Amino acid sequence: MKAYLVPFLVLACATQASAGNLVGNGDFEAGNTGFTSDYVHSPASGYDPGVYAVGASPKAWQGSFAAIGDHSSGAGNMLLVNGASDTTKNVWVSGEIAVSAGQDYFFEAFVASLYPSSPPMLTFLYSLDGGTAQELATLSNTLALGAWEGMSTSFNTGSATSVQLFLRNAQPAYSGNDFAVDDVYLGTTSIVNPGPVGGVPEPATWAMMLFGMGAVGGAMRRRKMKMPVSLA
Ligand SMILES: [Ca+2]
Ligand SMILES: [Ca+2]
Repeated sequence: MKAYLVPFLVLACATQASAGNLVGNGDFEAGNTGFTSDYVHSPASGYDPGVYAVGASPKAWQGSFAAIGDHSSGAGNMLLVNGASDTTKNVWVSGEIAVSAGQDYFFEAFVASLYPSSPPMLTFLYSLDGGTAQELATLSNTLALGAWEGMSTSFNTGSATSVQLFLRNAQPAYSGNDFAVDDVYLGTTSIVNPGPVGGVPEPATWAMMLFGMGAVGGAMRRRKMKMPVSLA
């Protein structure tokens, strides 16, 4: 099955640019704006746990962090975080985002560990129409140092017409626990696991497309089943 899935995903990547991101400044290119945080903004130094900055160089912020470029372009900004032991703190909170009722949305982000020990465990939460924040999933404590990894969650809006998004860090370690976040995303198609959106495939690709859709759909259903969503 994987032999068919891989060429399908390559094909689908060509159309992902049309996916719209509802998160303002999700790529952090506009700097420290468009979001709030319970962490302390510390643009000059990333030495202490519980601080964050928006910048292009983790190593310039804290000399022992991995020297990597951002996820968006390799040369842009990212959210730099020195993880706190208090796992209830919000690392990143969006504003209120207008959404369509009865619609499935993907809430995604790309994350990279910046220190060899205690990589982050990002928790994705959302609240509908100003309600209590609900956890979608806590993802990965096995990130490789300095490598961007896409993390994907999804939810249905039900009757709601606005959503607020939250990222927390379930990794409580005092040492290590340093990471970068980029391309925080909300949209109706996934950018982490892109599927077919728009465009008309060539007839020769139909068999592969149909097979790929089934495989991707199955993977998405399995992933959703592991992420219980309780609607208020
Ligand atoms: Ca970026
Ligand atoms: Ca740290």
